[in-house]
Amino acid sequence: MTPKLLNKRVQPWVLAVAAGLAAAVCTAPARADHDHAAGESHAPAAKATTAKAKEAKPAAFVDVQGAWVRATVPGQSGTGGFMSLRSPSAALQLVGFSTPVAGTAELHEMAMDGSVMRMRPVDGLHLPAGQTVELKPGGHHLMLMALKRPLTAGSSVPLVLRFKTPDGKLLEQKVAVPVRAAAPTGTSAPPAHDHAH
Ligand SMILES: [Cu+2]
Repeated sequence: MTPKLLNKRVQPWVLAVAAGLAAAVCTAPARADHDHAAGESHAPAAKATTAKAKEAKPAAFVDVQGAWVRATVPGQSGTGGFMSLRSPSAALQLVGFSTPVAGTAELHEMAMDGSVMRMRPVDGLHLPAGQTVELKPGGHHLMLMALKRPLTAGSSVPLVLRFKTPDGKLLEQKVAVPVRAAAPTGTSAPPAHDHAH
């Protein structure tokens, strides 16, 4: 896919997001509409609604898998967010994110500084086309700082991920990320020692 085609495809949505963003990030988590109780009487209607919603829903630029944000303990003002990202057909760069629950949101990496593991902000994270890039404890991660409320396991945090195309266009993608006390089972994450700011 050429950058030109990509621009043509995504631009209307990017504009729509820019216009709707301020309102969208202040509302309840996007998952709420999937929580309706199972009532078989309106099954056909639900099906139609789903089809319609699928049509209207903006395309996701990046596949997001296994996303989670680490729950906080009382007094904790910062925490990390983790996920696997895969841009199916175009090289993109993750350049930032925002969330209404944090006053400051940065991309971080962990690196050895002498014999001490430290984290530091990075400008971006490359997502080569078709490759899965992992944000995980001990590696790259989303850093949520100046938290405005405690993050309780079982709740959900709305995030807007920002990506940049090779020719500098900015794309935004919303994700509702579950809050967990620990990494989902099946991931090989080291224990949580990495977010003591
Ligand atoms: Cu960090």
